[in-house]
Amino acid sequence: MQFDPALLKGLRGARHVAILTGAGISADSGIPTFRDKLTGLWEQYDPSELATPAAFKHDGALVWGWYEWRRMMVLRAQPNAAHRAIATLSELVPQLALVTQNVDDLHERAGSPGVLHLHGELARPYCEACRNVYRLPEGIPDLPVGGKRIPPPQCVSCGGRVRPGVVWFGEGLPELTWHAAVTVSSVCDVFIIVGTSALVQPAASLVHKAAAAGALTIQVNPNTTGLEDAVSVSLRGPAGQILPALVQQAWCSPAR
Ligand code: BJW
Ligand code: ZN
Repeated sequence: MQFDPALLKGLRGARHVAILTGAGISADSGIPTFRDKLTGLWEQYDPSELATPAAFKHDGALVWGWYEWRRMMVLRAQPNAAHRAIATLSELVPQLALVTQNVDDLHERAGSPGVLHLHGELARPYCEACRNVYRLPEGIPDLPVGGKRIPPPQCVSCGGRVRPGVVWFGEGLPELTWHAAVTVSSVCDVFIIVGTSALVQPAASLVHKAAAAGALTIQVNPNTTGLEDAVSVSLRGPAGQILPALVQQAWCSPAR
């Protein structure tokens, strides 16, 4: 795989890189995406029954058990070459901001510092009454595909119901994290959007903010997303192949 020399030159000159990742970056680690045909979670599970505040109110055990199954999958998975390429890049550029929609911790486990999680984290459930973070038991749960009904635990401080630490449809994003993501997107020279369908707002608006501020915008995805006209360059292929090659050619090879 050989990239356009003009693209490599643009990348090499960047002082501030911002990256937005989505479920596709963890696909090569065996974590299912949401909307891919056949393999996406929403092909098999109804988001309105599992990923909304109303669903948790209606059937907390169903929702908690499903998220425990998802957490189990993440605990068993390993970061892939794309997560590692981003962690490497953070040591090669003056400033790198990593924003993710993912609720897994594969970026952190690959070595990326300061990850901005727009949609929360599976590993940080919290009390719906007092918002204290709940300490999950050590170890990897052993659950069947899709999970099973498990009553949500109780908060040790107030006895309230503990909920998954993720952002559901209709909920606001964590405010400080969102503001930080907007800032880095507005000041970067290069914005790379990886493995997201860019269908979910407001996360998908970040690439438009970066483009409006004059950044070079690059999409990495094996499929089309509808962003093709909005970004400077679309690189078609799996993140685990494209990102290591891009980092290698732009930042680890002598300039030509
Ligand atoms: C690969 C690959 C490989 C495959 N390599 N790539 C404006 C207009 C319309 C609607 C709204 C709007 N503003 C807000 C809304 C409502 C809603 C929304 O956006 N709905 C749209 C679906 C229409 N947004 C919200 O509700 C948000 N909150 C909000 O806006 O608050 C203000 C508000 C308050 C009250 C009312 C209204 C607004 C919150 C959104 C929370 C999203 N939550 C989820 C679930 C999190 C918990 C969990 O994990 O269960 O977050 S939904 C799900 O989608 C998850 C993801 O983070 C998110 C994005 O998905 P992503 O990452 O893009 O995955 P996919 O599967 O869609 O795409 C994968 C991509 O990877 C594909 O393109 C593949 O091709 C690619 N790929 N293999 C590279 N190897
Ligand atoms: Zn509590």
